[in-house]
Amino acid sequence: MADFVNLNEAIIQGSLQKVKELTQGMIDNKVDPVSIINEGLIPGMGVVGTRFKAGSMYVPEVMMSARAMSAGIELVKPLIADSDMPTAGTVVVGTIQGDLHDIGKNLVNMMLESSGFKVIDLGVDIKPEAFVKAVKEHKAQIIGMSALLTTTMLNMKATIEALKVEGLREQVKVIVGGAPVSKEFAEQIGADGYAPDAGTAADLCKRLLA
Ligand code: B12
Repeated sequence: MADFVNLNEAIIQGSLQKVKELTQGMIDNKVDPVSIINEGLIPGMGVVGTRFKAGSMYVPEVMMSARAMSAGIELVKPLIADSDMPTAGTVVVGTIQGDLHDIGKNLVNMMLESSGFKVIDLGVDIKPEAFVKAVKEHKAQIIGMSALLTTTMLNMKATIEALKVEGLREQVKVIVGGAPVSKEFAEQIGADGYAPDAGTAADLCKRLLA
């Protein structure tokens, strides 16, 4: 029986070295690679998300856990055929046009990836047309937009309008977040959802695609 509990714990502790050792040990012992991800890596990150939401874990710790988890995934990935790689859906994520803040967005990406989503990270200062292009190219089910500046947050609305013009609005869910964004603002601009933090963002995506 593989020691998934220890691997979960190593993720929670953010111990990159330990995650690598335990993951490699399981690979050497021929443990099913998909189980290593689903039972060893993802549940540990799930605990991290819950603790982050509750305020008992902080940004640097979450980043360490996410990095440890990515290292584990990298070891397992070559053993899994692309079609078997568990994916909960594709999410295109970016910081809106005029805004260069990306710490929160990157945390959201990490939590989404940890929850099994394929994340297409467009980066910062992303124009509405670039979001639209990425949705088409990657057949994304969700767009996540991040904004930290009150002066440019209306560019989120511009992206939603651009999706409508291209006839894509019905095919893709739009979620928004960032310090100045609220649930009310999300409703005003016609988004499908808002989340105040990265853990909740992952839950929201799961709910929207359920
Ligand atoms: C770090 C920082 C910077 C760094 C950014 C580095 C980087 N790589 O991101 C630097 C120094 C570059 C910077 C620059 C500027 N900044 Co600045 N910055 C900050 C600061 C201190 C922290 C932001 C942060 O990273 N928070 C931590 C993360 C984890 O939190 P978060 O982003 O809110 O993300 C969480 C949630 O919101 C949510 N979330 C985030 N995105 C998304 C997306 C989705 C889809 C979902 C569902 C959820 C979600 O999940 C995240 C994790 O839980 C804030 C102050 C503050 N306390 O917020 C000012 C702040 C945002 N900055 C501000 C300003 C004014 C600027 C500048 C204009 C300063 C200047 N005069 O040059 C420039 C703007 C440059 C530009 N065009 O973007 C103002 C904005 C004021 C306003 N009301 O608009 C703030 C509020 C500071 C202040 N009090 O004045 N900044």
